[in-house]
Amino acid sequence: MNILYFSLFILVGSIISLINAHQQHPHGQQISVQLSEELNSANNKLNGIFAHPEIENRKVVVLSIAGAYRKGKSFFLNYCLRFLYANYRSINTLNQPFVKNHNWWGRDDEPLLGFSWKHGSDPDTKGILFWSDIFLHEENGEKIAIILMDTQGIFGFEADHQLDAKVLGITNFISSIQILNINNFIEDHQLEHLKLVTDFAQLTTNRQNENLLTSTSKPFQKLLILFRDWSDEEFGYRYGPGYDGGELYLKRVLNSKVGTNLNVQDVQDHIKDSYDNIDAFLLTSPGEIISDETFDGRWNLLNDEFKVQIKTLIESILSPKNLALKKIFDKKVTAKELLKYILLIFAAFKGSDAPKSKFIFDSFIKPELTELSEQAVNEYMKKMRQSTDHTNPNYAIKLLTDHNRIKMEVIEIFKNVPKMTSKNEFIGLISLNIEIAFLNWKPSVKTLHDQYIAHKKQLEYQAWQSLQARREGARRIYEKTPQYQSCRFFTMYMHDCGMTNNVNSVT
Ligand SMILES: Nc1nc2c(ncn2[C@@H]2O[C@H](COP(=O)(O)OP(=O)(O)O)[C@@H](O)[C@H]2O)c(=O)[nH]1
Ligand SMILES: [Mg+2]
Repeated sequence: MNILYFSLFILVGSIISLINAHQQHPHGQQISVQLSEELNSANNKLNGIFAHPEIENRKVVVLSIAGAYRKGKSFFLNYCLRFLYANYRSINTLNQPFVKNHNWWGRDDEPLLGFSWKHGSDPDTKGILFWSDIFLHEENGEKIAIILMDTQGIFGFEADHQLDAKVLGITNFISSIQILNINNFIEDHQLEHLKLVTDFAQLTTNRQNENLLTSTSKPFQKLLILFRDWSDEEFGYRYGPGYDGGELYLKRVLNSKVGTNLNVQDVQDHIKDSYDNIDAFLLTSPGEIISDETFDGRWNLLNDEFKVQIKTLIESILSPKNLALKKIFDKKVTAKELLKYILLIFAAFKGSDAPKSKFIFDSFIKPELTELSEQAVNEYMKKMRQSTDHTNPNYAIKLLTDHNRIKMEVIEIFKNVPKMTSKNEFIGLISLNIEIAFLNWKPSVKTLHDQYIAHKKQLEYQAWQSLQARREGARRIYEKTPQYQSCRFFTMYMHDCGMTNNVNSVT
C-alpha cells in the first residue's frame, strides 16, 4: 500500500514539474537581485543581460512597477511582455522571422507566462527582478534597448517602511518609466514614501547642495500612478476609467489632503519637480476570476472593461513613439552606463541612512567628467602641435593666438557632447584644464626656440656654403680669361720688381 502511495506521489510530482516546465517562458526568465546581495554577485548577474554586444551601446528604456502587494504587478508586466514580443525584436528572438502582431494580447486560452505571479496573499516577488531578454528598437536612427523590471511589494500592513523606501528609491533611480501600483486610493504613507524618494532626487540635482551637482532637467522621466481595482461606483461615477479619470482623481486626492499631517502641497511640488511627465490611470478589476486558484491569466476570462483599459494603458506606455528614454542628469545613458549606475544605486541604498548625493557624484559623474575633460585636452594638444611653425620668427606671438583659437575650437566641439553635468560647468572645467595644459607645455617653447636658432644657423651655413661654391666656380672661369692671364703676368712682373708681396691677391 505504502509503495502505491509513494508511486502516486512521484507521479503527481512529475506531472506538476512537467506543467511547470511547460509553463517556462520560451524566450526569457526573471533574474532576481536581492537588496542585500553582494555587489559582485549582482554585477555578475546583470552583466549577463546588459553586456551583450548588441545591447551595451544602446540607449535604454527601463520600465519598472513598484507598489502594493498582491495587486497584480507581475501579472501586469506579463501582459507588457506580450506587447513587447508582438511589437519588437528581442535578443533571444533575433534569429527568428519577425512579423508585428497587432493582436498582441495573445490567444484567448493562452496561460500568462513571464515574471512569476500567483494567487494568494503571500508575496511572490523578492528583491528586484530583471527580465533576461531585452527588446530592440530604433527610433530616428537611435538604437534603443527596452528593459523590464519587477519589484517586491511595498505598502503592506506590516510593512518595513525603511525597506519600502529602499525599493521605491532604487526602482525610481534605475527606471525611466516608474509605475506606482496603488490599491484603490492613495494613503498618506504612500505619498510620504514618494516624497522621500523625490527629496533625495532633488538633493542630488540641487546646485547649492553639493556645488558640483548640476542638472537643468528633472531627475526622473515618467511616473505613472496606477490605481488598481478602481470602482467608479464607489465615487458616484465621477471620474470614469483610464487617464482622464486618473488625472481628475489625482487632483482631488492631492487637494483634499491639505490640512492633514502631511504637507501635501510640498509633496505635490516635489513630485512635479522630480518627473518630466506624471500621469495617473484608473484601472478596474480583472474580475471575479482572480479569486479562482486555478486561473492561469488567460485573456478570455478577464472582464471586458479591464481588457479595454489594459490595452489602452500598455499601448500608451510601450508604443515606439511613447518610449521614455532613461536619462541621468540630462544625458541619455547606454546600457553599459546604466549597469554601472545600477550597481552604484544598490551600493548607495545598502546602508541604513539615506544615500549621499556626493557619493553618486564621486562614483558616477566625476569619472565621466574627468574622461571627457582629458579627451578635450588631448584634442587641444594635438591641434597645438600641428599648428606650431618652427620657422616662424614670430612664433611666441603666434603661439598665444593659436592657443586662444584652438581652445575655442575644442570647446565648440565638446560643449554639445551629452553629459551628466551642465554645459557651463563643463565648459568652465575644460577651459581650466586647457589653460593648465598650455602652461605646462610652455617650457617647451624654449626648446622650440633652440630648435629654431639651430635651424636658422644651419640655413645660414648652407647659404654661405653655396655662396662660396658659386664664388669658386666664378674664379675658375675668370682664371681662364686673357684679362686674367695678362693681369697675372703684370702682377708677377710687379712682384719681381719688388712692388707687391702677394701674387695671389688678384682673384
Ligand atoms: N486585486 C487584483 N488582483 C489582481 C489584479 N491583476 C492580477 N491580480 C491577481 O493578483 C494575484 C497576484 O498577482 P501578482 O501579479 O503575483 O501580484 P504582485 O504581488 O503585485 O506581483 C493573482 O492572483 C492575480 O490574478 C488586479 O488588477 N487586481
Ligand atoms: Mg510580483
